[in-house]
Amino acid sequence: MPATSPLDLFGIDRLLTDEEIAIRDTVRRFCDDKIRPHIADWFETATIPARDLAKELGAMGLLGMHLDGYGCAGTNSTAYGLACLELEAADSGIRSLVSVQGSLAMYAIHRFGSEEQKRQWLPPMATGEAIGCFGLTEADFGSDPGGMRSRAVRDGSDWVLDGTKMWITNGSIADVAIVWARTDKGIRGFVVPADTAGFSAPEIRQKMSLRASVTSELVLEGVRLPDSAMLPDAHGLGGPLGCLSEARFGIVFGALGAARDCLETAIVYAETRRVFDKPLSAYQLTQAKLADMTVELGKGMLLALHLGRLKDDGVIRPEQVSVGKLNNVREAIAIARECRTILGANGVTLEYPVMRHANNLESVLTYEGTSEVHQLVIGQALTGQSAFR
Ligand code: TGC
Ligand code: FAD
Repeated sequence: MPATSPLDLFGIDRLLTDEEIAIRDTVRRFCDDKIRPHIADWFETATIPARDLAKELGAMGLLGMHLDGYGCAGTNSTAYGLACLELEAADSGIRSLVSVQGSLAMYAIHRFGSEEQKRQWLPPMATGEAIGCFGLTEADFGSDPGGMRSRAVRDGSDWVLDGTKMWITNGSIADVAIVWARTDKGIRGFVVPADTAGFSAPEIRQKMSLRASVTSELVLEGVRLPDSAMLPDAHGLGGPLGCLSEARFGIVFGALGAARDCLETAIVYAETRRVFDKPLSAYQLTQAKLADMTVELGKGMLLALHLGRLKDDGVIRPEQVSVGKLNNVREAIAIARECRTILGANGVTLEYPVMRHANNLESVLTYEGTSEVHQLVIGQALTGQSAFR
């Protein structure tokens, strides 16, 4: 840690409650103890003890932490965002595990599910005994999920699902998948236990990003489900898109964690690295880089906190989440790349976290709506014209 952490300059703690600070600091300590010592190995070998980690994260109350009841912690959204920031300061893959579990799979059941679905799935998901995934994207329909080909067809009182989902976080380790499929009455969501006949989830290998995270295909071949498997209160694309707003909110904070970790690493490195007979940190060019990155990090943090307060007051709009996701992920990846220049050749190794974060942020830039999608959401809000098609 540098003597002055970049965010100290902004007096951020004055904007937080004691409870929010306590949650943030607890998650930071957990990451220091349980994640940081292992993360480079997990990233290099593309293995992660996700089941054990899920139980530890569940024991800390971090899974579905901003949801009420059913064993969930019921914190405010700002505290959830701060937890995402600390988790992603360790690795985006760990934050993804928590985002997908809490903001996508659990949120979908909590917001749109029947009482029976909530009672069956939310308590074990909150403890990490059960892992969930969220299947929206298909190989040919990522930014445009409304074009999906997966289908659910009525057969007597059952539903039969066929289709393939792609790039699904936690897919191969999931006990339950929330699968979105086209029906004769529009897009609907289904709660699919992973042991249902016809369901499989082969893992996608050879990723250069999010290597400490499981990413999978979901294959549904004649998956037969009772009527009670359908999420009763999600009608149309607004259902899954509502879940995305939740997860995007966590990323607004999370991406800043990756950026902060890069910046703190670069500051310490620059203080100890001597070039041309002086510490690298003593050169104006280095200080200009560090100052500019700190300003962007702090601006992003103030934006995230403002959005957190809007969300906690129940007035946040999807396009405001897009502003946060677009800015904070774009700035985070720029900071990661700039920090990498400060570390020189050392920056390309896993001995330092910087290139790992930079590579992870390539996925973060793409998932949960690409930068271009969020520019178009904001453009539509400004002009009233949709330029997606
Ligand atoms: P469009 O006609 O605009 O909207 C359809 C209906 O949805 C409503 N809506 C939203 N509701 C809640 N939250 C939002 N963010 C919403 N955006 C739209 C809208 O009001 C409408 O409702 P209604 O009642 O009128 O039917 O839909 P479109 O087909 O034109 O698409 C719009 C677009 C392009 C913005 C959308 O499809 C989109 O967001 N595309 C990006 C897809 C995406 O982000 N996928 C992410 C998959 S999950 C993931 O990546 C997990 S990564 C792992 C991790 O999180 O860590
Ligand atoms: P495309 O939609 O093909 O986009 C390609 C390029 O075209 C992008 O630059 C895009 O911005 C641009 N583009 C698209 N439309 C327009 C337009 N109208 N105008 C201009 N430019 C445009 N999905 C899930 O459902 N669940 C998950 O758990 C999940 N986890 C993921 C984990 C990882 C590691 C990754 C990488 C992805 C994950 N995804 C998940 C999928 C992710 O949401 C999609 O990759 C993302 O929505 C983009 O879709 P695409 O990859 O098909 O890109």
